[in-house]
Amino acid sequence: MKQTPDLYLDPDGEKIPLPDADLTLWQQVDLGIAPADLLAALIDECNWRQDSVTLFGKTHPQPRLTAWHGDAAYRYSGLTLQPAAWTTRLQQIRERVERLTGHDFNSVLLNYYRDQQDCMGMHSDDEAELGPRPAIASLSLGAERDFRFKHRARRDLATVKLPLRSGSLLLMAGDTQRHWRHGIARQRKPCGPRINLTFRRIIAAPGEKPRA
Ligand SMILES: O=C(O)CCC(=O)C(=O)O
Ligand SMILES: [Mn+2]
Repeated sequence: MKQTPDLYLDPDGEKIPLPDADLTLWQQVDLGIAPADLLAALIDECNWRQDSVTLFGKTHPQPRLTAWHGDAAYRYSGLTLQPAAWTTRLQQIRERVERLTGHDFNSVLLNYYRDQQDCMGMHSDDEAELGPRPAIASLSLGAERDFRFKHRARRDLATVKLPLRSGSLLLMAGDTQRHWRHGIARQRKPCGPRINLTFRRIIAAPGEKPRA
């Protein structure tokens, strides 16, 4: 007998042991669609933009494309991202991510890394509007890339690389953003497209903070 599709393939996820952090990784989430098909649909359907950001007085195009959907505007690096509405597809993914993580989210930032040249500078998601101990759920689709963590204060801790495979979900909670920066480096090894969706909860007045 066919079983009811279950997103709890790995109900508890895997705790990633990093000091001063609270990280849970689900290697493979049941999204109700193959990750490769979801990647292709999102590449096609989203209204991708390449914003420019000003960092240390210089303006650069961001080295990736982005889209912002949800119920609240989001400000960072001098940009105000006005949200597009939830699409049916994004709403369905949000519900699955909420059920799995036990957290509620009211917005999602999508990052589209077209190839190995696209990247995201090291940063913490610690903008005021996310609150002091934000839970951020990060869903990866497409090419596997290393997610890098660097402790903000402890120089004795080396950079940690966590490969994020297609269809995986990483929950960053607790004090993770307070103590760690994270990012995706440009890499030499050629790779195909990757989309990462970070589900967030905007709760407070907007703050502002630079991000490469
Ligand atoms: O692409 C990723 O895995 C990270 C995205 C991220 O850190 C962010 O959107 O703040
Ligand atoms: Mn981030």
